[in-house]
Amino acid sequence: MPQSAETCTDTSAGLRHDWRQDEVEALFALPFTELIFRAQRVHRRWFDPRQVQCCELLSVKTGGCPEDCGYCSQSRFAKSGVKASKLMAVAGVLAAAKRAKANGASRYCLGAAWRAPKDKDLAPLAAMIAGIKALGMETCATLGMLTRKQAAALADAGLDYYNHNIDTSPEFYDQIITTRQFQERLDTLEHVRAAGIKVCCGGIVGMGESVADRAAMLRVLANLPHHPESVPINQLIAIRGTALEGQEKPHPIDFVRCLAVARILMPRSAVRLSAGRDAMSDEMQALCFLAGANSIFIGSKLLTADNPEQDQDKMLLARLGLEALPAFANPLQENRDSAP
Ligand code: SAM
Ligand code: DTB
Ligand code: SF4
Repeated sequence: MPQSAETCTDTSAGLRHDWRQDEVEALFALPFTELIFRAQRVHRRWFDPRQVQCCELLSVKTGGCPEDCGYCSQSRFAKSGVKASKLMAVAGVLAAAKRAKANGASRYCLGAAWRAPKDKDLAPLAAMIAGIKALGMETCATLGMLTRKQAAALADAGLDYYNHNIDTSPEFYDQIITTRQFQERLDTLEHVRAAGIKVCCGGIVGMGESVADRAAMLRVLANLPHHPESVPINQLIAIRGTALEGQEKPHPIDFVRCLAVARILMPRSAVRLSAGRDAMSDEMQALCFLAGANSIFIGSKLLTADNPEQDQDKMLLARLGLEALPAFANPLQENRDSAP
């Protein structure tokens, strides 16, 4: 029998890794104002609610990807018009990172349309990572699947975060991607964690999944041995030419619920209001922050899709009285560093 929401949401004792599906679904079923109130309570316990962490993305290797992810413009199976390009040169990446820093980004994330990097790619990537760190920014990369050895090499290069999303629930996964298994995502996450790199892992909302799938995706994340330090929640950008091009957007309230549940399940993680902001009103984004989102991508491009213009974001944050912080304190990280 599903447990009542009254008895299942007390996270005050700390981090849980044993969430049951019915407990998470009960959170989704709460009255919206009650859910937001609980998420706010958790958020304020661990974070300064005025602070927003800002990352900027750069696609360092675009298009031509052999995977068939139904949402992605960079898959070979998509007819999106995105052209395949080679890995960018280090100097171009560093020049772009410098501009991102000047615009207020504290973390720079390198994205590549690979199933997995080749070992020969690791040396230029290491040079990019070292150069970005020398600018005083945190580094993140999202390059597809990694072996244990590749993860260790990226850790040696100084990589702070690795983004690798589970994207959706284990049950819905093969409706979206058939060229790799859900378990392979978990294996890479394990290699990243074992190498000592911080984990950025989340998924996409609005691909035709059920509320139970959304709950299952967040449950899997929360029940990992360590919560990801960063949890990106993307709203599907239904890109023309992809398998999901005709997909309707979720109702804004249903999307905001996902952020609130992520905040409650993973109290000390940065929850990122990720792709899809360009199609969201200021009011919807304000609700997302109220639900506990405290990280965004800035810059007018994500990987291939548009993101709000920098000036628009600056105005939104100012209107809401939020601060884009260069030095963002992540309590999950502090806690892990100080653990015996
Ligand atoms: N190739 C690597 C991989 O798949 O792990 C890294 C890049 S991939 C584009 C990073 C993530 O972006 C995906 O896992 C997905 O969650 C998100 N994403 C990609 N296309 C998207 C879209 N159209 N709308 C929302 N999120 C998207
Ligand atoms: C994540 O969760 N979202 C970002 C980042 N991690 C790599 C990517 C969003 C991509 C949006 C579609 C595009 O730009 O092509
Ligand atoms: Fe390739 Fe990543 Fe796009 Fe999937 S999401 S097609 S792995 S670039």
